[in-house]
Amino acid sequence: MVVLSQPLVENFSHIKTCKHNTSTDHVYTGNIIPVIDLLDPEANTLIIKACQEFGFFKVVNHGVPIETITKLESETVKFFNLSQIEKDKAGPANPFGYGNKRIGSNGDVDWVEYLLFTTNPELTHQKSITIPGNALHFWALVNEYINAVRNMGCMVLEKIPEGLRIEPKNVLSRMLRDEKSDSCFRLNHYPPCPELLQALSGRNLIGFGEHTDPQVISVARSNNTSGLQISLKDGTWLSVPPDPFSFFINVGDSLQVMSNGRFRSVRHRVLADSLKTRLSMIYFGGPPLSEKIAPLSCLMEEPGEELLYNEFTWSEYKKSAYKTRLGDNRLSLFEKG
Ligand code: GA4
Repeated sequence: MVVLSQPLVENFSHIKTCKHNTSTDHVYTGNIIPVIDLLDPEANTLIIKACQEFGFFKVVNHGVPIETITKLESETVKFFNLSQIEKDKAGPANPFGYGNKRIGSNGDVDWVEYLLFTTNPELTHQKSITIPGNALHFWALVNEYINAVRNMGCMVLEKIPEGLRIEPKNVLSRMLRDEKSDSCFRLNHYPPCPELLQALSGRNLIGFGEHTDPQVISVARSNNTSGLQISLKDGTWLSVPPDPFSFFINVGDSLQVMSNGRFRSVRHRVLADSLKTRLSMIYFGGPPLSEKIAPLSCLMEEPGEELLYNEFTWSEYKKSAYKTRLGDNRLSLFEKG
């Protein structure tokens, strides 16, 4: 007989949980999530449709070399397999560096450990992140990966004006390509969560709590472990089947504002798996700090439509975002009254 000690349960009491799938949640059964083949001549209109319907889609034939992905993945696995003492040398995440369970600084605690980096050359904190082992090799692989994924993300963003037949083609991608682009990169490691604990609470442990991403787009890749869920327009959760050979794109808050709400910044979350480790790598493509974020008439459904948001700079948005909890609606502050 297994005797459960009270402290075991208490140790996890601060981690969020959610109900097991209910009849109102969609368990993936078919081709619900749009799959965009970047070599398809129709990709531009399909991307626009996916940004409107889901704010989320999968990209195949993306051109990112598999070696670029697997090399970084194996270095990342090595890092997360280090002892806690070694990993802590790269932390705490403030906001960049190694973080364990705490996300942001306002009380969010989930079943994840991570490395978070900025790609913004103006922020120097990162130089102080100590990666144990061959740090130069690690940074080289991170840079190679970010460059490849940023290029692919820009190709995706350039298909939007192409499909809308507007100029310039780089109206969105220029923000990510800008040398001052305030983008970031996250490596998430979700250890298997004790089956016992799930059984005890009868609920799923949350790996990464529900939220929307602040930036323009996010480009995510994960290993073959499930867990990612997106929220549909009706509020139900849809489980996304993993695909380690493809990328998943999220529309972020900034693109929702620039399209005056036409494109959806998708709410998403990750559930912990009781048996398998999940590893994900996410590039968050953001604007330069001084960039003005406002609805652009060329991206709206109806050119003269009522503006839903006041103009703000990316720096203003970030300042307020860091005061919020993960699940908060960060755009409500900028909505027109
Ligand atoms: C959510 C998306 C990205 O992971 C992130 C997160 C950031 C962090 O982990 O430092 C934030 C979160 C994210 C939004 C609100 C604030 C900031 C944690 C948090 C509670 C890197 C980002 O850009 O915004």
